[in-house]
Amino acid sequence: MTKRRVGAVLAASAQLAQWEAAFRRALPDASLHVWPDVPVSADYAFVWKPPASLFTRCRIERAIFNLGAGVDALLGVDTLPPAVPVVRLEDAGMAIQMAEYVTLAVLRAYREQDAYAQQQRERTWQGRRRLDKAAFRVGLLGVGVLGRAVAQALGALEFPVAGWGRSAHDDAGIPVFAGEAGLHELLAQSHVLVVLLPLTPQTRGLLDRAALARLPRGAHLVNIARGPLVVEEDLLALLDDAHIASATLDVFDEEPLPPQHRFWHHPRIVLTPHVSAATLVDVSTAQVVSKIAAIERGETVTGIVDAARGY
Ligand code: NDP
Ligand code: OXD
Repeated sequence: MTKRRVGAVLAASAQLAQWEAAFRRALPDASLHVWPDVPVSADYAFVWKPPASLFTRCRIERAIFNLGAGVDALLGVDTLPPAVPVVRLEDAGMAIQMAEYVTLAVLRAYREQDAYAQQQRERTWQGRRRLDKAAFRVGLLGVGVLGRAVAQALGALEFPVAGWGRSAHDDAGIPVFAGEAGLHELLAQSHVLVVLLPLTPQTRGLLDRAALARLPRGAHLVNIARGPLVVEEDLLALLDDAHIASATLDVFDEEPLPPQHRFWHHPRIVLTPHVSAATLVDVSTAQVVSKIAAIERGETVTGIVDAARGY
């Protein structure tokens, strides 16, 4: 694939054996070292939540590949070399998984599945009047790679979808709001709010009590991005008084979610253990390897993280 023999280091806090096997298969001529057995320098690093000492023990020359879409953990490593490009995963099989997860949650809300489950427990044979789909609006915070796939899936089911991004876009296939006023407008109209923003200094704690209270009474929240985007105590307060009818949560301030956490047994919460979009090792490795080939040819690649923006 490449003319010269590239050197790479791998440090992944999950699926390490699978990553190593996949990279050895995909880069048979590379010199691949697995943390903690690293050389003093390497062309590339493949990392997921690496130890800070990786970057003090091994100088990375060309690029650091984040083995995930979200870079909040990596950008928080204080030894990360500022001049080396960080490249994140783009889709790599996660977009369709997010679309599935959100579609399930939106349909559960729209088709009132929880109410029917209650009726079943009570042996009540009673059809409910179908909600007006045209008025059942979905708001999407984040219209990036994953947000757009979700918008497309919901659009195919004829849900009215609008989004919010850091900047306005006219290429997302849905109306996209920007700025604080845009956020307020989107919140006020969203019967389901789907969170697909990166965790950055600007987005941490964005969905606090004041923001969540702007949702219409009876709205549903789906957070599949990062836990700290939502202020957990504020969400609980709004669930307790039924302002928010349900929350579908895949991500949390602390993961794994501690056993004593109130979320586990809250009647209005459905939760999953950070599985809304699993990282697919083979697809992701292929994406990384094709970007290495492009870099080796002197080309620029997509997915380079802007550290100042935080994503
Ligand atoms: P992208 O970078 O493609 O999209 C990010 C979107 O967020 C963009 O639309 C961007 O706006 C918007 N955004 C960023 N900052 C702000 C801000 N301050 N105000 C308003 N909008 C903002 O990311 P992906 O779609 O690939 O991934 C999104 C996140 O999903 C990841 O960062 C990760 O945290 C999470 N994730 C969770 C997984 C899970 O299993 N639970 C799996 C994979 C990812 P603009 O378009 O204007 O740039
Ligand atoms: C990711 C994740 O960011 O798995 O890719 O959370």
